[in-house]
Amino acid sequence: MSTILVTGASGQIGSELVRELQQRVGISSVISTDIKPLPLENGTIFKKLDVLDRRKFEELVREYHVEEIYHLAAILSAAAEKNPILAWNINMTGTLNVLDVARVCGVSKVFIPSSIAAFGPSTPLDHTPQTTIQRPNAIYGITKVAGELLGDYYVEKMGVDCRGVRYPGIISYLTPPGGGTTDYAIDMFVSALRKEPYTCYLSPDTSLDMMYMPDALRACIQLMDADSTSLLHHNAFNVTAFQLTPARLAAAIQEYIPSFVCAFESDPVRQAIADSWPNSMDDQAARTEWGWEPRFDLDSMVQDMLQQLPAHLSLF
Ligand code: AKB
Repeated sequence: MSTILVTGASGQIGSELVRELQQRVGISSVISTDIKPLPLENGTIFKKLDVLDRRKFEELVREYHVEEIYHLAAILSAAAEKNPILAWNINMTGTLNVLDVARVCGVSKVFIPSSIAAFGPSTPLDHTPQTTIQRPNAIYGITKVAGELLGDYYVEKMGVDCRGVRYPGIISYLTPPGGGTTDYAIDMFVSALRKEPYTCYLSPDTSLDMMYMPDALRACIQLMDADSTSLLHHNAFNVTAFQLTPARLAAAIQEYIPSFVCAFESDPVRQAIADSWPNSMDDQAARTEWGWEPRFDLDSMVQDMLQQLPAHLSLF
């Protein structure tokens, strides 16, 4: 069985990916790392690791004979605008450390996610193609484009099998997201279930691609399992499940919780970021090359969130 190391294991995606990987390869074969401790359950192996600490990173990879790395540690879009230098360091130097440690240690596969943030205002925002103009104007997106190119560079020039998808906003109920522009979707569920009104920081008609966590995990694992000979791309596959606006989500929640009240008051920073991201991505390359297909649409996601989130509400 291969040993897998996950960075950012305490975060929104990392914490759920760790559970999924543990089920696949066994608890003792997954090394969770983060600067923030993970609630330790069922023998989970946790190591405190700052992705900027290359020496410690390399020591861990050698000590555990790591064969795959899933690199989830990142500063998200809204948080990155507040501290661009930190975002550059974590998102760029962290990614470079992952790729280069993978190279020197002979790690067989690396997953590094990109994001819809890798696009910008001059990108065609409807049916955004796999290959198109990428000139993002927020620091998170700038690091994501550079990370995509760095991943390709390590594939082509260094022989590291690095793979990745461009994640849309991810909706989930186990671990709160932190510092993203798409976080409003989760905040809305939390307020509705707490019977509190919610004021959304994006305008009601702001369209963004979104995905439910089970699909986000499947996308990652399916791409990592794909036969490399079927891959024309390696990094930065567009993947999406449905398009959401704050108004559409509020209405979908109100079908189940009619008393839910949602107001709208745009925050200029997050609104500008959201306006520069695609309304809807074309994910045909992922569908053709490795069989990507989402299972959750807006309605099934809303139903499942409203069933699952109440048990975890105290964490939000
Ligand atoms: C964010 O909003 O920053 C993230 C993302 C789309 O990458 N959820």
